[in-house]
Parts: sequence; structure tokens; C-alpha cells
Amino acid sequence: MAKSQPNLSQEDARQQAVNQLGIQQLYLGSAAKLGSKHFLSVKVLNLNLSVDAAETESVDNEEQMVDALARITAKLLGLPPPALKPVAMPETPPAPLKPHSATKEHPWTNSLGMRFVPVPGTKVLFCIWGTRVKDYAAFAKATERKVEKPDFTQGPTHPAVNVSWNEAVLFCEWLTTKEQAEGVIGSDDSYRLPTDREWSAAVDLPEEPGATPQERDQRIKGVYPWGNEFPPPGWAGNYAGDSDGFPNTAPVGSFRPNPYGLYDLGGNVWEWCEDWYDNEQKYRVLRGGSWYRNDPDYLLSSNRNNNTPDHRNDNNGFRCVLVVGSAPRWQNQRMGAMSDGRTACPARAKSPAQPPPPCPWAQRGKTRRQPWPVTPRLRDESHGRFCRPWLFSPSC
Ligand SMILES: [Ca+2]
Ligand SMILES: [Ca+2]
Repeated sequence: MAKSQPNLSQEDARQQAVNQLGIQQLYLGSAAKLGSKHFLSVKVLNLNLSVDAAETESVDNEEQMVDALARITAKLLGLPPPALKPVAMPETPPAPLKPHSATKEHPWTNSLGMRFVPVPGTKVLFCIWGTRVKDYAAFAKATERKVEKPDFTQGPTHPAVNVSWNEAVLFCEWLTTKEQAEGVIGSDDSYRLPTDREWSAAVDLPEEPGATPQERDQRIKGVYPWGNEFPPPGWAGNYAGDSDGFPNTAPVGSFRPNPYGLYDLGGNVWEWCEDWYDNEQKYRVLRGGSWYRNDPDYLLSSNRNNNTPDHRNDNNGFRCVLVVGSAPRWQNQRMGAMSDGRTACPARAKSPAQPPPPCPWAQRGKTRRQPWPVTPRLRDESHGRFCRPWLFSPSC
């Protein structure tokens, strides 16, 4: 650099710089942060022409300073502004996951926020947890049903209890019809309770001997939902006592999932299955144990509990499965028998060519109920027959 010389005019200093450095222009720059802003200043000294030019720009962050420097320099040099970087477009949101593409890592979520995953050995998607208080509340509100609360406090994500098998089935049918109408599921998709054998597959039991759940009851010893040890380790689930942190029901998903991503298959609440328990078809099946008991045999994966379809208590709940691509028989055979022998509309099923006898609702002086989806009253509780709005002609 040229030595500083006293009394040297600016023009003389420039000339000396040109002579000693052999340059025509000198660029000076500085960057500073003031508050939340970054300020970038660039000054150009044209040593030959004694012309100065300066630009300052403020930017919001350090990443923007490189672009700002390019803009300032181009402007000082009289060049066209640099091409703007293409604005990053927001990522195209992924297409909504369809039920059939659900995986353990990417469950499919329905309109109530219930998540479903496939279970090897079955053709259905299992809800990863039991039906929650808030899920059941949506059903109860839509169908004007009274919810029987337990004696203990439950939050919205606790499993619904005091639900009979009949009511659990109605929940599945309501949800099927609601989501078909909304386009959430296809017209050939449907919800139902898991079968006893599907539940066994979900809890990873090997093939069990026996034609009925009663015959399969406790046939495989020493296997529990969490493994082979007993008593259950603390992470296994919500069983009797509060050493696991929950004296009554726990929010679903509070304990470890099983290898298929399913929570609470053991403990929290017993879960209704679709099947009859016995050949006499008096009882329905419950699986998985609950917060209420810790007996070793009760906690076996192969253990079955049973009760009448109208039975309710505070440690019984249910879990839904989604059948993809197969409409339920109660929709396909609108006048025929349902899977368990119940009849959708007995009168019309017997003699569809003849005028059906009055529907029980009509006998009560009711006309056809409001069309779906406005709060259909699905079942006539007094006679136990299904009486769905979409099953009946205006005369029934
Ligand atoms: Ca407990
Ligand atoms: Ca359970």
C-alpha cells in the first residue's frame, strides 16, 4: 500500500494507488447488525475517474446477505440485476393416504382421528387403540344416545366403557355410513368389530385349535400380550392396581405398542369381538383383559371373556377394524340376514313381494325417520331388531 503522506489530496492519493497497485477500482465493504436487521454497505472507488459510488441494503438474516451483495455490486457497476433465484414452491402436500396403503409406520386416519394399520394374517386394518370416549361421544351425539359414565373420571382419550356389544356394532355401522357418505371411505369399505381369530392374529398368537372361541379359550398357555414373563412388566399395559400409574382406565396409547403398532391389546379395557362365544349363541367374546383384574389366566393372550350382547360394565370397551373393499353384508343384503343371523328387516326378508307389515316405528305412530345423515335412530331397542333408515321404504 502507498505510504500515508501528509497533505496529500484525495485525487493525489487515488493516483498514487493507481500507480503503485496498478488497479482502476477499489471496492470497500462492511456488514453490521443493528437490532434484528443486517446492513450491508459496498463502496466503489474508481481511482482513475475519481468517482465514488456507494449502496447500502438491509436484510433480515445472514442467508440473504449473499444475494444482497450481488444486487448491490451489479447496481454499482451498472449491470443488470442478477437473476432472482426461483422461489421455492411450497411442497405439494402428499396425497391423502388411502386405507389400503396404510402401513405400521404410516397409519391411515379416519374422520374421528382413529388410526388404522394392517395386521399380518388378516385382511383388515386394525385401529391402533380402543374406541375413545370422544369417538363414542360423536356417535352418541349423532344418534341421540345417552352415554353411561363410569364412577371414575375419564378424559376424552380414555377408552369408552359401559358400551354393550350391541352398541359397539351400532357404532361401527354408524361410522361406516357416515364416512361412506362423506367419501372418507369407499362404498365397499366398512367398519366392524374384529373377529376372534383376527384378534388372535393381532396379538400374534399361533393357530389355535377349536371351532368356537369357547373351545379356543386358554388353549395356549404361557403367552401374554407382552411376552412370556409374569407378572407383566410396568411397560406392558394398564392392569389391576395403580403401580402402572392408572387405578382405572388410562388414555389409549399410554403403554408400548406391540410389534404391529397396536396399543392396549393387553389391559386397559376388555374389547368386544364380533363372534359368538359359544355354540348356543348366548354370549359374545371379549379379549385382552382390563384395568380391573390381574389373574394370570385372565391375562393370557388366548384367554376369552364373554358376556351377553346387551351387557355393559366399566371395564368393557371395543376396538374397530376397517374392512377395505368389501361392503358389509348388512349393506349388500339389505333385506337379508346379517352375519350373526340377525335380520336387517325381517318382514321384507321373508316376503319381499308382499306388502311388509308395519315397521315397529310406524306402530308407534312414527313416520319414516329423517334421512341420513341427520341423527338416525338406528335400532329399536325394545325388540332388538335393526331398523335402519336406509333399509326401509317409506312404508316401513
Ligand atoms: Ca392399572
Ligand atoms: Ca384392551
